[in-house]
Amino acid sequence: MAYLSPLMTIMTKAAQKAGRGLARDFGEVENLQVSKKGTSDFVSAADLRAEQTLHAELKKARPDFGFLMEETEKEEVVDGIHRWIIDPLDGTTNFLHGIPHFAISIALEKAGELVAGLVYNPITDEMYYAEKGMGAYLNDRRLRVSARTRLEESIFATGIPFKGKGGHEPFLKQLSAVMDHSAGVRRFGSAALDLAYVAAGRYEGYWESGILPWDIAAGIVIAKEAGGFITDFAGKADMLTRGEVLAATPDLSRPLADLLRAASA
Ligand code: LIP
Repeated sequence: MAYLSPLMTIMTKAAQKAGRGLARDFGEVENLQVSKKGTSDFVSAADLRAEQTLHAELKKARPDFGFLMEETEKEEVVDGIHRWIIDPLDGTTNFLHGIPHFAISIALEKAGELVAGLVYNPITDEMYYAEKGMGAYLNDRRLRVSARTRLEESIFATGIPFKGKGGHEPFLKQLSAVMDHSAGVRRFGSAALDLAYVAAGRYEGYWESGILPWDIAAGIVIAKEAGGFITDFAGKADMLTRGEVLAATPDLSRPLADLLRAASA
């Protein structure tokens, strides 16, 4: 691991502790796959356990910080300045199906600004983290977004809306536009890791709507610190309130935004 600030030390320790529990539970899910009883309740319990671990660890280290967390949903306000934004298990559907692509996502907001982010996949032991102004890292390695500049050489990730989620028709138009102009589109199933992968230069961009703050808050800091441009679909910085995110390399942010806008026109 590269140099860790006191804040990042707290965040990584909490993520590793919760990650050990998730990894153990994931092993169990893999066994349950073949049983007819279903795994949903077990996964919900695993999710909640991870959230409780993160809450306990972070609270112990920084008693004055508030919380916004996926499972409990309710906001816990303490000093009114700092707020942890947490998804204990981003990629729940993957976890449920025994697919080892999911992550713990922890962001820290200070006076309304995202200042630190950590995304941890406990199965691959990949820890992505960043603090504002200090660069982004994957374990020991400094991250930079991809240097590709041409849409036709680039691949993009997205999230596909499913049953019960609106926006199927507009999404199909967006997908068709990006398919027509790029080297391919991927759907891996974890928004936090999608943003971390943009930071790592694995794909050139990622877009999704209908997304919640805890899915993207940490990844936004990491992708930004790796040199990415992160906006909502209108090119503004209202990703968390609008529930939409477009992350890309500086050269490809505008072309991707234009494609999505044209598809929605
Ligand atoms: C999920 C995301 C996924 C997205 C889903 C969902 P969850 O988060 O990360 O990529 O497409 O809409 O929000 O529910 O696994 O925490």
